Amino acid sequence: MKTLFERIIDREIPAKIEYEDDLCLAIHDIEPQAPTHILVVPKQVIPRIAEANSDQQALLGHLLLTASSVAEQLQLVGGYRIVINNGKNGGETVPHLHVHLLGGRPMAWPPG
Ligand code: D5M
Repeated sequence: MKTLFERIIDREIPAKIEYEDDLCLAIHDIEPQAPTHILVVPKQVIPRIAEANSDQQALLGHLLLTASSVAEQLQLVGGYRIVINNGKNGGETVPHLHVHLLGGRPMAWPPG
């Protein structure tokens, strides 16, 4: 069965797309936790970061660099936060690895 994000990648579910290339898609989160909340999703399904392997090292780097370039594109000049939730305690709800890019307001630390 396809993951939610595979269905978005395959255009079966609509999403507001900010960026796309051969390896990933960057979409606006449907439940934004900040004025700007983007998800950078690899087209290859990796359930979560704990299940990534060394063959996927370049792809993982690409996701981070994409988040950074989308932040620049969206002019998050005051700064931003990049988050990956892993597993139940990490707050992961969609079992398809994705990088959260949050910006547009000051972020608190420690996170909730
Ligand atoms: O993050 C999963 C994120 O996915 C969460 O912030 C909501 C978001 N989400 C759920 N459904 C959609 C759709 N249809 N479009 C865009 N964003 C969506 P996690 O780290 O797994 O909790």
